[in-house]
Order: sequence, then C-alpha cells, then structure tokens
Amino acid sequence: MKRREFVLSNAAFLLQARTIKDNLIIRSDSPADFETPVQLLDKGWITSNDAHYVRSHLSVPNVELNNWNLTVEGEVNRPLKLTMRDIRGFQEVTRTVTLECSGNGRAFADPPVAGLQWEKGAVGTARWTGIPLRDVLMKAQVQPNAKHVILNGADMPIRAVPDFVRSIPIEKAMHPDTILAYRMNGAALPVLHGFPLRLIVPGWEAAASTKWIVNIQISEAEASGFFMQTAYRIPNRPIAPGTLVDPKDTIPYTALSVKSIFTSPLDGAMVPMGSSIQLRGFAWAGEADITQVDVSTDAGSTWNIAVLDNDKARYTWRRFRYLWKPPAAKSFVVMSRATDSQGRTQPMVASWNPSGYLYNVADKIQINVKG
Ligand SMILES: Nc1nc2c(c(=O)[nH]1)N[C@H]1C(S)=C(S)[C@@H](COP(=O)(O)O)O[C@H]1N2
Ligand SMILES: [Mo]
Repeated sequence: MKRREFVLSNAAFLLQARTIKDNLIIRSDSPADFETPVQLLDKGWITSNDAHYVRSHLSVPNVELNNWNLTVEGEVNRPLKLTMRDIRGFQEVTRTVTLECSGNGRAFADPPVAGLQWEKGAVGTARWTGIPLRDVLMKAQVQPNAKHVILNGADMPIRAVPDFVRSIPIEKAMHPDTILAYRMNGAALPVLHGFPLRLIVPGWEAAASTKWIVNIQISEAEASGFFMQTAYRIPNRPIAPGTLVDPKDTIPYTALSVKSIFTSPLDGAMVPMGSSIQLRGFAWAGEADITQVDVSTDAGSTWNIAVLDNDKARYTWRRFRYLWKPPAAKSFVVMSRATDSQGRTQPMVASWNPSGYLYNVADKIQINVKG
C-alpha cells in the first residue's frame, strides 16, 4: 500500500475543497452542498473529482488515517477492528457508478418544498475502487438473523442536526457490487467525498452511500433515528400535491428512478438559424438499464429516438445525442424522455411528495433560434 497518498495535510484538504467549490454551484457553504453545473457534466461520461456534486448534512470530518479504524459489530460471530492496511488486504474491485441525490430536481417541485434547492446537477458518475462490503461481512461471520447493515461515518451531529446513521438491507449489503471505496477515478478518495473510506451502493439514491465510514453494525432492525425513519422516505401510495404524509405511511427510497437531463445546449441558449445542432445529455435508471431516449423539439407533440453512446456500465448513465436542424427562427421547447429495461418511462407530470424526492419528469429546455 502506498502510504503517502493517504497522508493529507490540512493545506492539501483546503486546496482540494477550494478547487471543488470554484467549479460548483454552492447550495450551502456549511455543511458542504455543491451542485455540478450541467456544462461540467457535459464534459464526459465520467465526472471528474473536482466536478462531482457534494452532499453533506454535517461538518466534513478531517480524518487522520493513523487514528482511523473501521469497526464491525452486532450480529456477527467475529467483531472486527480494521486498519486501512487490513482493508487493502482484501480483493480490490472497481465499479463505475452514477450517484444521484434523492433531492436532485427538488427546485422544480410544484408546490415548492423545503430543503436544498437542487436543480439538475446533484448527479455524477465516477469509477470507485475498493473492496466488496460482502468480503468484510463474510470475515466477520454475519449471523443468520441479520437483516440490516447499519453504517455510521465520522461526521458528528451539530446543533439541531442528528448523526447521519442509515442502514441497507442485508441482501443489498451482500451484493458483490456494493463496495467500500478508497479511490475515486483512480485518485485517493477526496475528503469531501468520504476520505478515507465510503460505501457505494450502486443504483440506489446516494444517501445510502455513507461517507467517512467508521462503524458497521449488523442488526435485525433498520437503523433508528431521523435519517432512516423520517428522511429519505417516500409515500407508499400516490398523494395529492401539497398533502402532509405521516412517516408511518412512507417507505425508504432505495433504487433510483428512470431519468434524463440535457447537458447541451444550455436552457435558454441562442442558436443561429440554418445550422444543425447536437442536443445531448445523460439518462440513467438506477439498477435498470436505459433502453431508449426520445427527444422532442415541439414541446412533446412528436418524439424522435436519440442515439445512445457506447460508454456504459451496469449502474451508470448513458449519453444520448440527437442532431437537429431548427426549421424556423423562433423559440423551441425541447424535451428528453428516457425508458428503461424495467419498462419504466419518465412521466410528463411530477408525482409530488413532501420532500421533493425522485423528481424525474421528462426534461425540458428552451432553445431560441435566431434568423
Ligand atoms: N457520513 C455521511 N455520508 C453521506 C452523507 C452525509 O451527510 N454523511 N450524505 C449522503 C448523501 S444525502 C448523498 S447524496 C451522498 C453524496 O455523495 P457525494 O458528496 O460524494 O456526492 O453522500 C451520502 N453519504
Ligand atoms: Mo442525497
């Protein structure tokens, strides 16, 4: 193991954080909540480390690797206390995963909902390298009554905000693609993204992917507390916009929905008449695959099949492209609508929920063609 890559000085951390902040839209300065502008997502299938969105509920912990351990306890025969050297001793794997915050698109909720007003860019795709969570659980010898894996990071409760403790069901935890990652796009995991170790739960809304992980508790029950029992839950049935929902009528939000966004041109772009322009963006569907993306240049009256790029992995977005020659010098409403391997298609109207989770209405941008 190369020790140096894990020795991050305070100065290095501040520099890393500053570069990231310069690139991104600051939804909240503290805690660190930064959104990626779509023109940065447009740069490629992989989102670079200093362009990937950041979502944190609490202060970012600056973990000293020398004092760092991952403890595994609860319903296991062999509780573990692992160092980073121990972690590096397991079989290394890399998974390319699109992470999306469940609140992405919340800004478009109608009626409006409280919370960070994410627009389109609380989403990104990275190559995560680490070890399967499964291998650690096997080593600890999980007992047969185990149903949930509760994860806790080094971030601490502040003022009114409780500790960020969440759980995933044992089946997802034991899936070989669920990993404890220590690298992001080949580099040491950036502090804002969970240094030195984070969970990646592919295909699921990203709140499942615990950052700065220090403790794993194997349990018969789901995690208790606000971030599992109140937040990240959706109504268990359709509700009328603006309705209050009792937490007991909700279920945890797990796998992501089918969704697409335009990354070029930008909403409101001015383009000259007479030339062709490429309309492009990304489409993703959590644990499912994108099978088709349709683009409309007439506000949804007629649809055309977009071309999908070859870059893909099991849990990633795919880029779509559609070449279009505007037929007139006027404003056009251009839309994208993705369909996935589970037969799901993006809705044209949002199904409202009180927290504005899983907003996935067909995307819409305006393009102004100048004669
Ligand atoms: N420990 C810890 N893990 C966390 C969070 C947090 O606040 N604390 N935020 C979660 C949420 S809501 C999201 S969307 C993702 C964001 O990961 P990123 O910042 O690497 O994009 O981290 C998740 N993991
Ligand atoms: Mo999130």
